[in-house]
Amino acid sequence: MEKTLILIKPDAIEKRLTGVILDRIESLGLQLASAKVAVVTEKLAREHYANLAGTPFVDNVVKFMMGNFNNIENRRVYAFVYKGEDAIAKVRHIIGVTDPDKADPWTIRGQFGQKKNGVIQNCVHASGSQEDAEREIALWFKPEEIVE
Ligand code: IDP
Ligand code: MG
Repeated sequence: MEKTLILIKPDAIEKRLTGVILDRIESLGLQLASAKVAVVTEKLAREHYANLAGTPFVDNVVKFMMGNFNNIENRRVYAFVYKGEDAIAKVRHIIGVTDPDKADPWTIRGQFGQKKNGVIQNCVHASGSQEDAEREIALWFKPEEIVE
C-alpha cells in the first residue's frame, strides 16, 4: 500500500476548491490516513521544495506557499495523507502536470491553475515518487498522526 502527501495550496483555499479537490481524490478509492490544517513557515516551505533550491523562482514559490499572494487567513495549507494501491500515480494523474497551460483541461491544475506573481499557482501538491512521499509525509506529519 502506497502513501502520498496531498497539500491544498493557498490559491485553492482562496478559491474555495478544497471540497472539489477532495471529492476527486475520494473517487479514486483511496483511504484517508491523516489530515490537518498546517501553518507554513518559511523553513517548512523551503524544506518541502528542497528540489527547487537554486532556481530563479524558488523564493516566489516559498512566498506563495506561505499565503503571501492569496487573500487567506494566516499562513496555512491543508495537508492530507492518502493511502492505497498506486496512490501516487493515481493522484498525479488527476491533478495534471505542473504547468496549468500544459495540463490536460479536465485535470485539477488544467481547470483551476494559473500563473500569477511569478509563480505557477496550481492548487494542489501531490508526491511524485515513493521516495518523495516518505520524505514529505515525515516533514508534515508526526508518525503517530498517521492512521494505519
Ligand atoms: P510539481 O508540483 O508538479 O511536482 P515541481 O517541479 O516539483 O512540480 O515544482 C513545485 C512547484 O513549484 C510547482 O507545483 C509550482 O507551484 C512551482 N513551480 C514549478 N516550476 C515553476 C516555474 O517554472 N515557475 C514558477 N513556479 C514554478
Ligand atoms: Mg514536485
